[in-house]
Amino acid sequence: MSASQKPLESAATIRHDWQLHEVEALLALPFNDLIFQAQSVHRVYFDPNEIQVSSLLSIKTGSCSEDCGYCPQSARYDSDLNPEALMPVDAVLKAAQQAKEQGASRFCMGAAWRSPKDRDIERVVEMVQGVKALGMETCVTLGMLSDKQTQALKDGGLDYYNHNLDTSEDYYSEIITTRTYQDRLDTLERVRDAGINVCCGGIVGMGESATDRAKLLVQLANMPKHPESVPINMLVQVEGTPLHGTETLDPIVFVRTIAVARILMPQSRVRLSAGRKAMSDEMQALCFLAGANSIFYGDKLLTTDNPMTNHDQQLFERLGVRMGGSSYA
Ligand code: SAM
Ligand code: DTB
Ligand code: SF4
Repeated sequence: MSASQKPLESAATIRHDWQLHEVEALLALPFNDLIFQAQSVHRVYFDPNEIQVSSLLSIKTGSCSEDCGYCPQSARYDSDLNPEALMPVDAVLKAAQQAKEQGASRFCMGAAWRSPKDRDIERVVEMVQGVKALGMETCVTLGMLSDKQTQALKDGGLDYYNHNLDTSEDYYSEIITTRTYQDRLDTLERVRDAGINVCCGGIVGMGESATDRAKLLVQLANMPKHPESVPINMLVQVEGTPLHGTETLDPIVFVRTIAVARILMPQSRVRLSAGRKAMSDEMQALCFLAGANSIFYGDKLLTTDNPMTNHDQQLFERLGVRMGGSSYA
């Protein structure tokens, strides 16, 4: 039976045994069939008119030792960025309060580290506790973690840890050489084993092939438990980074990637992540139709611009979409 003929009642089954050819076939479906299938799956577990919003803050910026080819925060590239040391806790809480007032339900704190030092973790835990006390969910992304650091974050009450696979294992070495795919899988396993919710996705538009996108999705969907949040980032091309000037991805292919992520991981929040600033309102609406039900909200991502909050509010109003608070079905 072809993917387009599958009975809808079985389409939202939670599976962890996706084969590459099945995912490639989904990505290649006629667009209308793909969107119909994604929207049908979406409605099994989620309110289709509710979108979760997270705000991002860069709590430690730039001077990173890694060589991720997309990233303006690597010390190796000349990206016109002002490096900043780890922020004081009170400044972070002030930003979290503002994000809450604008409607964000989750506050994500990102640090440009390969991996944190133990003394950094102590301060990050204070940030997590302070943000939780404001009534928001917490997420941090700090690079690779040791067992001890993971446990300290869990004990501090952290809700989510973001650590992306970024791309397929095959394409990975074209993008990053300073740590391995396995390093990433190891950190993800630690986070999962510690009982912290996993936020894990990737970036498309980095010159990868359709098979690479399919392999990334297979890797995510065949984890023993699906990540609770799956950020799908469109590469933000930053001058000075090696990936600046990469041929841009067909927006329809981006929407297809979102739709297949939704079909493979029916209970996960699929986040329309970086790259929204360069997308039309209509393209974002298509992404929501394809099953994206989370965004980064707030005028800045980590170091690059995101759509203005009033623009997002207007878009939500035009689409009859509500900002939702609940994080996981
Ligand atoms: N340093 C930590 C790490 O790499 O895990 C945490 C911060 S890092 C900036 C978090 C994620 O942001 C990366 O894994 C990548 O997926 C995403 N990212 C960074 N630069 C990006 C860009 N220019 N466009 C799209 N996504 C980007
Ligand atoms: C994720 O998947 N995307 C966010 C968040 N997790 C940390 C980061 C996007 C960064 C885009 C480039 C920048 O603003 O520096
Ligand atoms: Fe450093 Fe993270 Fe940027 Fe890679 S993605 S250079 S690890 S901040």
